[in-house]
This record gives sequence, structure tokens and C-alpha cells, in this order.
Amino acid sequence: MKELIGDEFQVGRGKICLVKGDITEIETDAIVNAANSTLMGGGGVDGAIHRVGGPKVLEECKRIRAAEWPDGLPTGKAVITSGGNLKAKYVIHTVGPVWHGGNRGEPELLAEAYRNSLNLAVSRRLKTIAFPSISTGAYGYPIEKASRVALTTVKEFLEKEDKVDKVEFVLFSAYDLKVYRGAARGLL
Ligand code: AR6
Repeated sequence: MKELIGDEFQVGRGKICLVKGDITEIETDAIVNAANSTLMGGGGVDGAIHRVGGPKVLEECKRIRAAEWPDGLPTGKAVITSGGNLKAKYVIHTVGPVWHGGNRGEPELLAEAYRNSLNLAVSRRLKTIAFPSISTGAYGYPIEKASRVALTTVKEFLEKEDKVDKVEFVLFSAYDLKVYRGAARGLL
């Protein structure tokens, strides 16, 4: 299954692309995982990435936990592992916020998850990065709101940073793609 239908927007010297698809099939420098703070895998996109990435990804997550984050990766932070058996060279694992109604810092934490993932990619000289729609599955963040935070954060990043060529949002359903398209029309 490789269904890639979508849009492209030039922002600064980079591009933002919206596509429908499965992020585990994307060939890119890094894909981002919407993980939880344990970094030990889970459901949703996290489960899919570990399933395809294989034991190497989990081993590296365990090492990062032991060496850097014994109590778990805090919400909004990001770490990087290799891509294991994925087509992507690296996986950037970040933790989005759980939606509690919007008054517990959710927008800022979600923006942090995107920003820290992008900064990590730049620090490793990565040029292309693919995101899922962080927090809008199990974590319950309304996708209309989350898509605006995601696109605004990436746009502001690309306006300041010229070392990233392409940021792709890989949306899992036609509805999710439609929501991101609607948000992009107003923001990009
Ligand atoms: N490719 C792209 N997007 C996907 C894929 C895929 N293969 N699979 C699911 N999605 P979620 P969260 C979409 O729940 O809300 C996990 O258990 C999905 O349709 O994966 O940040 C973690 O371990 C949705 O639009 O992540 C955490 O415990 C989006 O990815 C928790 O869920 C995010 O949904 C994180 O929750």
C-alpha cells in the first residue's frame, strides 16, 4: 500500500508537504514517532514504527532511557535512534501532550514536541523529516486545533532555519489529510 496524495507549500527555503499514507513506508532522513514517556513502544503510530523498525530501535530506546531519562522522556522533549529496518535512516521519538481540555499548556507542549524534533534533526544535519499527527490519536488532542499548532510551528521553524529541505506530514486517513489541508489554506 503506497498511497501518496497531497499538497506542497514552499516556506522559506524549505517545503511543507501534506500526504496521506503510512509513515513506516516513508523514505526520508527521519520519521518522528508519537511515543509515550516510557519509550518502550505502545499502540498507534508508535506500535507501527517499532513493529517495522524492529529490535534495534527498542534497544536504542532502552539505552537512552537508562543513560539519559531514567524517569521517562518528559512531554515535549525528543530523542533520536537509528531507523532499524525502516526505510527512514532515523527515528526521532517525541512525546506529545495528553489533551485535558486545552488549559494545561497543551498547545505549547505540542509546539515544543515539533520544535525539539526539528532542532534534533538539524543538529544531526538531517534534511528531510516526516511527522505523524502527534497527540491526535490516543492522546485525544482535537485534530482541528492540533493541525494549526503543528503547521504554525513548522512554518515558523522553516522561516528561521534554512538547513531543512522538506517537512512532510504523513496523515493516516483521508479525513486527517482534509483537516490539515484546511488548516494549511489559512496558515501557509
Ligand atoms: N502512519 C501515520 N500515522 C499513523 C499511523 C501510521 N502508521 N498509525 C497511526 N497513525 P497515536 P498519540 C496516526 O495514537 O495521540 C501510543 O500508544 C493516528 O491515526 O499513534 O500521540 C503511544 O505509545 C493519529 O492520527 O499517537 C502513546 O502512548 C496519529 O497517528 C500514545 O499512543 C497519532 O495517534 C500517543 O498518542
